[in-house]
Amino acid sequence: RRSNFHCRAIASPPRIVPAQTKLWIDGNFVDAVSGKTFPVINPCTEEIIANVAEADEADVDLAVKAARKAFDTGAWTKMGGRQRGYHMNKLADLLERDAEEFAQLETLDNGKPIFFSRAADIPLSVSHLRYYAGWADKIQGKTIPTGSEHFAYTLHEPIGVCAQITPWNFPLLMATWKIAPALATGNTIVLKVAEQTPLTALKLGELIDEAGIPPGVINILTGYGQTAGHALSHHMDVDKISFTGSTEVGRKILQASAGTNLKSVSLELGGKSAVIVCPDTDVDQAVADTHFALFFNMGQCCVAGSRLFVHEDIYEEFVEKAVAAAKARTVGDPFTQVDQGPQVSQEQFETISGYIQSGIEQGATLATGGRRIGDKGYFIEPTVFTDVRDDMKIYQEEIFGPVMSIIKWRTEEEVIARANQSQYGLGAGIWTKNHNTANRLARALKSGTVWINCYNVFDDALPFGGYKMSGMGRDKGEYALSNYTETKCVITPLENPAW
Ligand code: TXE
Repeated sequence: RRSNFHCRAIASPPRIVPAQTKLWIDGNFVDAVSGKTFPVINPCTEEIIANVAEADEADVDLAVKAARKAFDTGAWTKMGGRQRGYHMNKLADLLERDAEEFAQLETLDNGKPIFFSRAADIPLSVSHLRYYAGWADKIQGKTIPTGSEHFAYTLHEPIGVCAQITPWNFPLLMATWKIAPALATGNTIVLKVAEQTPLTALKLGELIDEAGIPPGVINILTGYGQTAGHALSHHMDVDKISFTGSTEVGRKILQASAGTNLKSVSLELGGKSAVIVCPDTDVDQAVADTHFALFFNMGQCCVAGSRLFVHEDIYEEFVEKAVAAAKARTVGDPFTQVDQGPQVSQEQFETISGYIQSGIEQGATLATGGRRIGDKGYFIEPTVFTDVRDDMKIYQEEIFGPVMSIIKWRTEEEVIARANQSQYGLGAGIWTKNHNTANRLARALKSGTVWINCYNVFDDALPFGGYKMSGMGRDKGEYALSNYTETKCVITPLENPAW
């Protein structure tokens, strides 16, 4: 069947050619030890953009050694927080200087509309580096009164070599969410980026030297999860691992830590965020906001508002307007002015298509969309299911695509119970004009973030992470600093008679 959605000018020539395809280890761009490379695919055309060095165990080991050396010599740690902050700000300035190139590379690699790369991914990465540059000279412990004649204080020290594994939905932004707090606190880093979208991280490697960050402080690897990621998570000389990705792999990271050196672990995993629209809300506003909550970034957000609970009193009106909003989305070449580009990869495209099929088979009403657009590129029609029930796969599992599921609710007690009946607890949204309702729901929802009458508001200073199987630890804000520091307690007598 042909799609009714208009797909604009696919296969426009890429505007930018990636300059960097090698691994960044110890201050140099190098080939993989094995000499192997892997292809990076343009999700819009399905053509190869570049062949990129494929790191495996040997490269991981070199990168960890470089990070260990940089940590042990104190090249970064002993530089002092103010100086570290200076170099981080410099890195942010350079990223800002090259922002347009980074934005084009991100869109080419990931398929997100260029508007979002320019307005969100790149400037938010710049701002994140600056935010943590500000923290670098403010990492301080406490003096703690004791019950005896002792003086005691704490030091917040860097953990050491930090492994960081990132996903493909916001490639550069997720990398900076990891790098920035680790740098501010004086750690050294081995970053393994997602194999689907390695290009902007490699380009960041070009700026590290220019920013005056010493060799070995940041090492950047491209390669597959089962090889490079596996080696990194099992490495005995990695002190800490931070991961953003699927819950399935998050579990493997935790097991790897448990089976090796008990490296400290922080995880930001999947979600199935409940958004609750109350009957007293402004329906037009709620339709617009919940549309953004689900369809932003082609639905490839861990907080995508993928369980949309709408009160029965406004259900019919809401559904009609939500379907119209989905139908009005423009889909096509992300270098043109569209709302939606392709999904990131063939694999994701197939997974999402499978979920759409299961929704149909399990009896949800397909109100719009559901099909592929065109025959080149991983384009999926903006899709809305209504009459979704709690026992359906599309209700329970993370789809990570442009598929909205609308569910009817009646009483507050019931919707709270249903919203919390999930293995996940990452994001949640509430739309109501009533303060009391908003406050009651916000406290009742088991979720790391609750947005009230807004969604996808991310600020560098605000903590982000999940309850339950959505993860452990928090990215962003002051909270993330504790992921990257050890607390040392120092105790000494106030008066020592021997002296
Ligand atoms: O994720 P993976 P995938 C969810 C989303 C999506 C699903 C699968 O539901 O449909 O995960 O996506 C590395 N040891 N999220 O397969 O595999 C991998 O190389 C160590 C939610 O792409 O978790 C990449 O760098 N590392 C999410 C990173 O893990 C391993 C964002 C993420 O890939 C590894 C992305 C291993 N054994 C997907 N296997 C979010 N929370 O935002 C893979 N990796």
